[in-house]
Parts: sequence; C-alpha cells; structure tokens
Amino acid sequence: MKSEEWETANLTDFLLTPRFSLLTPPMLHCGNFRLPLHRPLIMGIVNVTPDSFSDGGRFVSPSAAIEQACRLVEEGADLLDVGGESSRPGALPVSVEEELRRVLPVVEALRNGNVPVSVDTCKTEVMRAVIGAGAAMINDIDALQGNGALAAVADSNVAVCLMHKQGSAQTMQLTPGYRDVVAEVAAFLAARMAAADAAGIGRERITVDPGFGFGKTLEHNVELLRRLDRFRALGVPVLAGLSRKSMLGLLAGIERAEARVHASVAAAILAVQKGAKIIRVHDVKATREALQIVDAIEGNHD
Ligand code: 8Y7
Repeated sequence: MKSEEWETANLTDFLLTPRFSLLTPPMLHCGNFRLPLHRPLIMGIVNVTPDSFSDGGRFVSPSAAIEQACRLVEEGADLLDVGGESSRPGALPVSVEEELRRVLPVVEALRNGNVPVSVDTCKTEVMRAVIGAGAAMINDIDALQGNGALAAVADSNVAVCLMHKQGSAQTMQLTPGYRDVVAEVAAFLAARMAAADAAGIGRERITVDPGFGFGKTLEHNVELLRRLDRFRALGVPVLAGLSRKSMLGLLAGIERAEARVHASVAAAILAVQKGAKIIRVHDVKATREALQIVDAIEGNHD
C-alpha cells in the first residue's frame, strides 16, 4: 500500500469507528415531533415543481400537492418532504419568491397534521420562511453550506438532513470522481456534522445522507449502497434516497422513472438492512408493505 493510501485508510477508520457505543440517538427531534428510530421511517416525496423528472409535473399546483401529501400520509408516510425546486441534473434554479409560492401553502396546510413536514431547499430565505410557517425539518442537498443556512436551522428546533453531493446541479453528472467514494462522502458528512454542532444544532436534530445520484457514477452509487452500513458509525440516523433513481433504471433496464417501483422497493429494503433509518420515497404504500414484512421477520423482538 502506498503511504498516501494508508493515510486515507486510517483517516476513514478513525472517522467511521464509533467512539461511543449506542451513539445513535433513539429519537429524532423534529420541530415539536419526536420520531422513534427503532423502526425505519418512510419519508414521502411531495414535489411542487413543473419539471420533476419522476412524475413529470403532475403536482405543480399547491392544492394538488396538498392532496398528494394527504394520500401519502394515508398510505403510511411517517414524514413528508416538500420540494419546490427540482434537483434533477441540469435543472434550472428558481427564485426565492417562486419557491415560496410553491411550498408555503403546502407547509401551512400540513403544519397541524399528524406527521412532520420537511422542506427540501438550499436557500436560507426559504428555510427561515418555512420554519416560521411550521416546517419541522430542512432537507438541504447542500448540507447547510449556503450563507446563513447553519444559523437559520440553529435558531430553530427543526431537524436537518445533511446530504453529500459533488458539484452543482448543472455540473454534477459530468465527471464525478473519487479515490474512495465511501471514505470521501463519510469525511464530508463528518465535517458538516461538526459544522452543525459548532453552530449549535444538537445531534438529536441531525440526519445524514450519502446523496445517491448527486455527482456519482453508477459504480459510485452501487458502492455506496453496498457499504451503506459504514455510515452508521457517524452516530446519527442515515437517510437514503434511492426512489426511482436512474441507477435503478440502469441496473434493471427500466427507462421510465414511474416504472421503477419494484426496483425502488428492493433498494429500500437493502438500505434498511444496512442500517438506514429514514427512506425517502415516492411510492409510500409499496415501501411500507415491504418494510412491514422485513420488520415482522427481522425486527427487534426484545
Ligand atoms: C434526494 C434528496 C432528491 C436524496 C435527500 C430525486 C431532494 C432527486 N434526492 N434529498 N432530494 N436525499 N436527502 O430523485 O437522495 O428525488 S431530488
């Protein structure tokens, strides 16, 4: 082994070795909600965008998104993730005003419901506004690296998802490159956890996500899912978003995103078996039924 490689291996071991046992908190603090983590949670995706790759803008209007959200809760979603800006590779950014026009009515309609509402955004102004409107979680594909984003979450009691991505939405799929994808993604997430911690965001509010498909080749995505259990050692719940993604389409030969339901359910089961605690999905009913079987056979029976 070259010395450079040896150093990377040691750093990875350090970052991924639990320094305390039972490190992962048993509950996620998510606004006024406390979500128990002994069973995996299903996060239902609610897109309020005209250009979402997987459902082709069927839920553009806030009222359609609210209906969709209620349906997902009936199907068994434990939390909802409302997004007003597409993160699809090559997608164009939307203004703060337009994003708020899309997501605020949805947050307001759902704020008094039985499940916490997460908002998928990387804009600090949007974070502050939706937190004020009752959102319980911020799902930031930029891992709170934007100006003022750490403070916006620190000044509240909401949960956050820190996700890894390489490059911007415009460029991320052009030339993804890593020496060791698992080590590099884990090191990034550990650094963002430290930044969140320093800003005053408690561990009980943090989740991490390797960001499947965000600046990764098929091989990188496969490696991340195969070794997802390594991220458990970061000591906070791992969130995984695999639903209908192109890696599944490539692996199973399924062109249409909407036709990737069975492949997505298989990926969700694998992710859960490798320790993921929150699964972000379009197809809540199918995922819940599958995970109920896994839980009945493999769940904790103490
Ligand atoms: C993810 C995500 C998307 C993901 C987290 C899609 C917003 C693309 N993917 N957020 N967002 N993790 N945390 O296919 O994997 O849904 S958008």
